[in-house]
Amino acid sequence: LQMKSSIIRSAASAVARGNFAQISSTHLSFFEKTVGASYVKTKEIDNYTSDWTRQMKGSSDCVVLPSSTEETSAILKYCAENRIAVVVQGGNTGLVGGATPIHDELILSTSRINNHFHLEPSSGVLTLDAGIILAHADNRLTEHGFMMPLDLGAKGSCQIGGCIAAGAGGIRLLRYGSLHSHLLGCTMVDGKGSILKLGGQLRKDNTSLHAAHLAIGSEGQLGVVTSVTMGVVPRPSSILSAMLAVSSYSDCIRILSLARSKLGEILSSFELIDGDTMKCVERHLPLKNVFEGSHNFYLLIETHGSNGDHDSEKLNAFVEEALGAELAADGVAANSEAERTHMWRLREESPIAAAKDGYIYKFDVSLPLEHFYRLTEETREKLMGRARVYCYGHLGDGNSHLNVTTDGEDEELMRELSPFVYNWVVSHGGSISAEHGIGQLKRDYRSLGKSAEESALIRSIKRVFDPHGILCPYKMIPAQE
Ligand code: 2HG
Ligand code: ZN
Repeated sequence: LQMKSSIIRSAASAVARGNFAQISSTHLSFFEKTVGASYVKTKEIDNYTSDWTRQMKGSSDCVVLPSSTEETSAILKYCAENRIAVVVQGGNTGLVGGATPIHDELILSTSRINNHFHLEPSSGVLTLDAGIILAHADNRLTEHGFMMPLDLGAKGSCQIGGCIAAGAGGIRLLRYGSLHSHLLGCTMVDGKGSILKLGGQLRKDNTSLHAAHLAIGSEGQLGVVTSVTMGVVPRPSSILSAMLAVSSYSDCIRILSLARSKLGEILSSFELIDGDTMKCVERHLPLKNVFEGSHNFYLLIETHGSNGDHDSEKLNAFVEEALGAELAADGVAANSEAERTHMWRLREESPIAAAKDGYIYKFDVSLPLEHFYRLTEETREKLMGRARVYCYGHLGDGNSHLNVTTDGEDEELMRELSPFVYNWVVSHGGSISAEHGIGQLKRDYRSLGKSAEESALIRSIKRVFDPHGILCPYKMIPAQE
């Protein structure tokens, strides 16, 4: 997928290059000696210098692929001594350019750190190398009756280390909680090359600060996560999905309350697709809405449980009540795995449909539920006739993916839109990044809604982990301010 985007750009002009060394042949020889010549790439590295959407384009002279914590440590120690800036990259599926270099940073890819995988079946504690792909880890857990607690559209490519560094959310967070609920420990190589073993393997350990949790959402700016220890969850034997068509946003919220009370412990996902997004999906993808006619909102609800009869009884009763109380205009439960997959494709491919719709301006915001959809409506009012506005997302988590598209590049709209959306979000008690992070896309807005004290504390933490500021410069945590 390639996005036609007005934000296709090198950010190099927006931020000055730091005082870092340029990669020389001496440096390359050291990297080759450390990881092996075939794992130091200097040519045909476009897949590393751009993000997967080709929305972000940076440059770099070299990609290094260490295969272990020790090799990573040797590389980072050398980079610290020689003041070489580094950008850390996992599966390269991020949406804010956090893993894309800007000037000429060395790209350190964790893809080869993918050997170790150990599950302790009695406790459900999994230790795995950071480069293991999320879907692969999930598949390997199946035979033991476990499941990864997080699931996201990028599961086939994203790596677990990258998920931690990005603070990934996804479609099951409503049920299983964020990565903070699961991460028990990690190995991280800091910006001096020191190997830090943080946390441990215990589900409960209140003996110190929970230092491993600093890795969550750190976007590679504190260190390179090379190994992760986390709790995994029992794989549900019954997974059911249903969709509801709804006329008003206030009814969507009432249905969320109903789902919480009627489905209780089995409610696992509560996703929203607005009417314009559904039309966009049908326009650009070979997918058909599950409902006849068009509606203003669609909700996709999933349950995870251990007793199919019990779960479907609950789900049917919930759908009937939503229809009976006229909260929903129509409702359908998936009767087969194919129908369930179809429902999820409508939601998970919404970003792809939006990307095909034109030049795209993407947002990922958290809002209190009473303001969640008002942002979409006000953005639509503001841009009337100038752009198309789509909203889909994780309604159960208050996470809206607002996407705006235009036919042609519109510099003026771009200048107006981000400040409008971000100021609106912050003034309504929201966050400018719910689950995608700051990276380079939102760096100019990174201090919005943050107190000066918190920003200063974060900068001092950064200096402890990375005193020379070599790790992912020009991104979320500024070097100096
Ligand atoms: C999703 O929930 C992802 O589908 C991507 O977080 C959202 O690209 C997007 O707008
Ligand atoms: Zn999302």
